Amino acid sequence: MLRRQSSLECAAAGGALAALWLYLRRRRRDITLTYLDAKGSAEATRLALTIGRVPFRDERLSYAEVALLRDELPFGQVPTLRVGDEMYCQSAAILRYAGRCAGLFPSDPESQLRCEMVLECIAEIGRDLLPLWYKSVLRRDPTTGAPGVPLTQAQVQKVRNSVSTSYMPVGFRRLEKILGERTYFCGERLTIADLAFFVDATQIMEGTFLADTGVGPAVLLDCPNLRALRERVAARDDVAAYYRAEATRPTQRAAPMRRASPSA
Ligand SMILES: N[C@@H](CCC(=O)N[C@@H](CS)C(=O)NCC(=O)O)C(=O)O
Repeated sequence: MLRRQSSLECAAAGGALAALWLYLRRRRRDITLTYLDAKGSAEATRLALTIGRVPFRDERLSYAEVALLRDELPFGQVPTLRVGDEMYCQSAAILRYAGRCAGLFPSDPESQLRCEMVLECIAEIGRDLLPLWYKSVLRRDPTTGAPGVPLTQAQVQKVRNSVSTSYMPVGFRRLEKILGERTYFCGERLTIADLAFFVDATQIMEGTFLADTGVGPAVLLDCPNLRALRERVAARDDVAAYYRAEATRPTQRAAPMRRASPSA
């Protein structure tokens, strides 16, 4: 009896310490997320930080400003995350970091594995769209920012057909199986995997996901559980509050971060 009580006290003390650690972690950091004034590769991070009440500066740049800054960005592109004096890049790493700071990344190794598996599936589905977005075999040229090796009109059309009739619907049908009947991808608690899916799926349903790629709601037609997940996330108070605030946010940012000279 005594032993059971002391182990309960230990668990409570452990929980309190974990909550304190998370609280201090959220308070301590001076965070700036820099991206285009678009959802793209930063919206799930913005959502995670906001839901987790992690204070951050939401800095939004134009394409022209990114081009001017290219040489100052760790890998030549946005999003970047400045934490204190250090600047980091790569949206996938940034989202995971935001998830950890916000308490939206699982703590046990198997759930972490599951969360990252789902994130990678979503990323893979998204990557298949890049040749359509850039109309090029390669992503942007790392120095000039111009599209890499251009596709012809006929090739663009072929890719468009393959992506919208096979790659995306099949990918989402597989993701539907992975979700199964769960409330969220990792069980009963929201994680960044749900946010990443929610952001892409919402734009797909609205027909605004990488506009011009021709991808629409049809790619989610056979996925009732995924569509229900999207609606469940949208209906959360914290997500709804984020979008109410977004609707009133001025579109142009205030002072952009340090800029290179236009001739750089
Ligand atoms: N692998 C990178 C890709 C970043 C990327 O493609 N960034 C684009 C916006 S989504 C960009 O910075 N475009 C402007 C440019 O290159 O000038 C990541 O996931 O962060």
